[in-house]
Amino acid sequence: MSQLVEINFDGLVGPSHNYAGLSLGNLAATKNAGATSYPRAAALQGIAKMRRNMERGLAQGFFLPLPRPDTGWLEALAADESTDPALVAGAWSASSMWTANAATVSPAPDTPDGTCHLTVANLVTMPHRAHEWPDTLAQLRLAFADTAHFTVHDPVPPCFGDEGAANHMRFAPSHGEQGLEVFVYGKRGGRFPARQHEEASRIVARKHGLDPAQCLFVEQNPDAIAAGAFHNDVVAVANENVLFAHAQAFADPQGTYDAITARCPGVQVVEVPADRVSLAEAVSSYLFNAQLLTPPSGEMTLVVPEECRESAPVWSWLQDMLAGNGPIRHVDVVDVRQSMANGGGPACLRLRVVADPARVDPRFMLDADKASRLEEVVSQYWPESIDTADVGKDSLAADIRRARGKLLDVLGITELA
Ligand code: SUG
Repeated sequence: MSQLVEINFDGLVGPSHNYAGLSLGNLAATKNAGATSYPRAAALQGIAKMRRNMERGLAQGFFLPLPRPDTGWLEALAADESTDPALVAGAWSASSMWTANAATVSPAPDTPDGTCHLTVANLVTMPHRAHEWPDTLAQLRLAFADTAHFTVHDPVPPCFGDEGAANHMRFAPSHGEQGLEVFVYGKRGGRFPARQHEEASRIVARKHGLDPAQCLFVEQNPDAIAAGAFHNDVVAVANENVLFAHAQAFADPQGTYDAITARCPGVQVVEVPADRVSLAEAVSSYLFNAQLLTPPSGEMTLVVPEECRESAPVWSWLQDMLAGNGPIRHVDVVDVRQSMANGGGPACLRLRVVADPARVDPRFMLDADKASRLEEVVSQYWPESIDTADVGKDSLAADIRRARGKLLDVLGITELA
């Protein structure tokens, strides 16, 4: 018997983590361009978040940083420091840490062949992210190699932008039951790029063989994209029968809620009104880039970044929410400041896969002992800090490669060397 549970696969922050300001429309990343980064602290913050979720009794997995710098990509572009420093920074980016952008996942109960389908995201809108997918795909094929339980797909062709689970929500009475999959796309032509194209969402749904009656395609509010919500998961998060969303997340909010509740009658919508938390405050605090989790106790918990506690309107709204009798019963605060400074909150750092943990390659599953081993290798080999002026330097590149190599040795994942 398969035991289907939600497994969060967090991206371990890579040793090349830096602030190069590569993501137009991502206000935090743009604001912090040129700041000194702290890769070691960043990775330890991420591991601490994973530990907390395991302590709650939840299944936890992780993905490895990709090989950086990606010199093959730079060669293909015929670029170097003297011709295009932004491309060099792109070759060094640790952006694969945001695994919500690794793939779109349709769990087995939603698919006709009863396997969990994953389509690796092409991430074509941002050059520094567009070269992630081949190495991400190699990792997905390894972690989910058991073809009796998983089907891993190639990316959507590059004519349409696909950003993976960051623009996808799933509703179900419980994770292991058949669900409604909601794909949220942006319309092109606004101030900032709309990264998820409707065509890409529809291709993914078809490739996964989803029942059209169990899918919705919803437009993101163009105002949200213009306010810096470059992914829908910056303004909305779903878990089982709950949608937690900003009032301005969707182009047609009421139509979206009605369509969801018509197909999935138990769904409760927790909407945050704009006069309590503005779009700007939602984007700067990352209130919605939270992990909404169902621990074994059944009491739904919202894991928010520290920045939410520092925002008076956000914190006061959360207190009022807890004082009421809504479905979200706990709020927990985590420090992921290093990732946040590049526009990646608790939800960006994880890919949700509903599956039986016993079917996943155990090398990608985490427990407390392995977390300690990760902490050791990070503490010993991850650079303490990176000044953006050093991005591109050979000696730093050697340190970064050595750090990843040590990690692979510790985990015994030689296939990705
Ligand atoms: O794609 N930041 C990422 C953040 C991704 C957040 N993911 C989700 N919302 N799911 C991005 O914009 C910044 C890198 C830099 O500028 O150096 C960056 O890529």
